[in-house]
Amino acid sequence: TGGVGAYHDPDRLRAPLIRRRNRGEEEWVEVTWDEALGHIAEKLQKIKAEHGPEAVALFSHGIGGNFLKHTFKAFGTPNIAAPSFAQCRGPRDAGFLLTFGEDIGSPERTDIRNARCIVLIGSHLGENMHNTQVQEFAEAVGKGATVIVADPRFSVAAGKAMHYLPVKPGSDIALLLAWMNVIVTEGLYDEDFVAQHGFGFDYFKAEIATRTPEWAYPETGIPPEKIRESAREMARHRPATLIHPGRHATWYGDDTQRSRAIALLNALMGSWGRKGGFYYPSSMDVPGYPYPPYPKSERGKVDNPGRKYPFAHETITTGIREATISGEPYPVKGWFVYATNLFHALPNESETIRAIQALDLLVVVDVIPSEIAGWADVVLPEATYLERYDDLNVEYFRDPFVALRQPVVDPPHDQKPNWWIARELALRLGLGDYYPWKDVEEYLDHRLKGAGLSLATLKEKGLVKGPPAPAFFDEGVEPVWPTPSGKVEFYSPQLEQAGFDPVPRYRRQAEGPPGSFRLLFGRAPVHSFSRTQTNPILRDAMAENDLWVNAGVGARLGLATGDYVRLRNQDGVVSNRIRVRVTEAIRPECVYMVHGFGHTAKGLRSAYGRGASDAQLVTRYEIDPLMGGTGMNVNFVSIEREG
Ligand SMILES: Nc1nc2c(c(=O)[nH]1)N[C@H]1C(S)=C(S)[C@@H](COP(=O)(O)OP(=O)(O)OC[C@H]3O[C@@H](n4cnc5c(=O)[nH]c(N)nc54)[C@H](O)[C@@H]3O)O[C@H]1N2
Ligand SMILES: Nc1nc2c(c(=O)[nH]1)N[C@H]1C(S)=C(S)[C@@H](COP(=O)(O)OP(=O)(O)OC[C@H]3O[C@@H](n4cnc5c(=O)[nH]c(N)nc54)[C@H](O)[C@@H]3O)O[C@H]1N2
Ligand SMILES: [Mo]
Repeated sequence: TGGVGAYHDPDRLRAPLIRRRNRGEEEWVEVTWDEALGHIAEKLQKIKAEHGPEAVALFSHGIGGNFLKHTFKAFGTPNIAAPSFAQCRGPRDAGFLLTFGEDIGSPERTDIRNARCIVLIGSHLGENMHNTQVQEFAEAVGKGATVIVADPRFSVAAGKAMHYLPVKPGSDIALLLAWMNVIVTEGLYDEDFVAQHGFGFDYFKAEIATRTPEWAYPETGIPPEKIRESAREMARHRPATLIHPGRHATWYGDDTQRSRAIALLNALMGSWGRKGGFYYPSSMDVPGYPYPPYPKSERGKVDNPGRKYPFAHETITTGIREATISGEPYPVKGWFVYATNLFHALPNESETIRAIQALDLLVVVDVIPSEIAGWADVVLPEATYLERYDDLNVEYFRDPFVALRQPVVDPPHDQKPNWWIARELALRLGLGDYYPWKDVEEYLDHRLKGAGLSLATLKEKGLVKGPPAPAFFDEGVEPVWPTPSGKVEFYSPQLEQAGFDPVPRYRRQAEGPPGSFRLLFGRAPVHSFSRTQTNPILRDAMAENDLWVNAGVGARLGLATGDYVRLRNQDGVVSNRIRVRVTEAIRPECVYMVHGFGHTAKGLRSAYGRGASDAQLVTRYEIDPLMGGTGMNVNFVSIEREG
């Protein structure tokens, strides 16, 4: 439905644009593709000559960016980043890597459909519509799986739960430690798994000995009996107990440690490598296209100087932004932005603006005139996914597969697909050697032939599966733990050596100013981030977001459902107006809204000014010292009545 709406979206970008006056004023001249790409190539070469190729960064989200990544690697820059690391799943993957030596990956390796007990810590599946996960969640609930949900807000998933724990925001580590305390002291854990695979269990056990449910009660607001009952329920179903690792994990800046606590609770359940826990994914062997090697960068990446964040295993978007502002460790002068609206994705928009003002060139490839496009020097309109080929999808998943995305309609105006843009730009940069193929069909067919398939087959079938590979220990997967100790690290010498807690510890989150509420946010089923609010079909389903306000608070402030308010954050930023929803379904110290609304870009005519933007209110963020993720649930707002 969203795809059809995107095709018909009257607010779409139609032709390449070059900025006419000042950045951010959204005044454009329409140009030809040749003019736009010629202009970009000239500017990129100038930056390269003056500052080196590393002075250009590519921000790119999703598979559509593959060909542009290729072009920019050939250009010579290692500075390529997506918000899906430092603003999303980075801490989770770092926490699991530190514990099991393997990360969760995307798509997630969670065996939700076979789980007998599913524990969701803020993962609001059902509102978060990660497709396969939601389908599997429904299947598991249908088969009678127990659901346990910890969330300050009564989410859709909470409505399916046996135990709903309305945890105080930011106290999850306390809850996790208390759960583990119960499971260890009552001897409910998988002793064989721990004995065979665990490292440092005694140290861990001693660390959590005082973390009783009674200790956790004042921190979390969850009564000790409730913590005990839910812990015992988890243990009853092990190893088919999945404590879901979450995805958007950048909450409070202690997120890698929270994720490590989640990993350790799973280890106690013995759910790793077991049905109903975490499977071992596999992928189809589809060789890449044989390109010449990329030039090596002498200076290395700019985002994490001196490995300040020792456990960052991907590039940090906000690290590139910081380097762009400071010029350290070296200057960044060009940003090429593909399919990511950095104004809604990165915290603190004034820093994004400062970085942009330090650039010699900002290019944005988008399908609609988003906020980031509004600040660009050159805007390139892309064909939507129904109008183009993308690179082959050969992600690691349950069964190995290769999937093709192919055009079903032509672009309605002068929009072009990413592969064409990436190739044409490369040719103008003198990088023709990196594009030996003439068009994407030739590229796709060549790669598929390498796997004994062909483009013709994929065009017909869409997706081809390989033979299933063993996915669990009892199917023959060897338990190998690529951690330094070669074991599952209950105690982490790596963390200790780097000056961090070797076993997760709880620290209380700072409270907001009196009379303020912690700002929380999440997903709505029909919308994706900040990208679908102009989509005519999806807008019909949900045109603006609501502010969830606790019923007692509503009564105290004299607020009723349907009233409009504005939010003022701790730094004086005032939101657009937002409609109140007074409800029992949220704790009193926080308010909640769906992310992605409150657009300020003039070209987004049908979404402009509708609802409020959480991103605008996220002026503060708490950096995770382990991996550089930006915890964003650390902002507080007061509620001001309209009029
Ligand atoms: N429809 C739709 N689905 C999507 C997306 C989309 O844009 N649209 N985006 C996808 C992407 S990339 C991601 S990463 C996921 C994100 O989705 P998830 O990873 O599931 O969740 P979050 O956005 O982190 O968290 C939102 C939930 O956490 C709760 N929460 C807030 N603070 C706390 C706290 O301190 N403790 C606990 N226990 N809970 C808390 C909120 O009340 C809310 O229910 O969604 C994916 N699915
Ligand atoms: N405040 C706050 N910040 C967040 C989050 C939050 O909940 N609150 N969530 C975080 C998470 S989990 C993530 S994963 C990130 C997501 O961050 P982003 O991926 O940046 O998400 P969007 O804001 O939707 O920006 C995507 C942009 O790509 C454009 N686009 C859509 N389709 C196409 C296409 O086919 N081609 C091209 N070229 N462009 C296209 C859209 O119009 C939009 O401008 O944000 C993170 N930041
Ligand atoms: Mo995400």
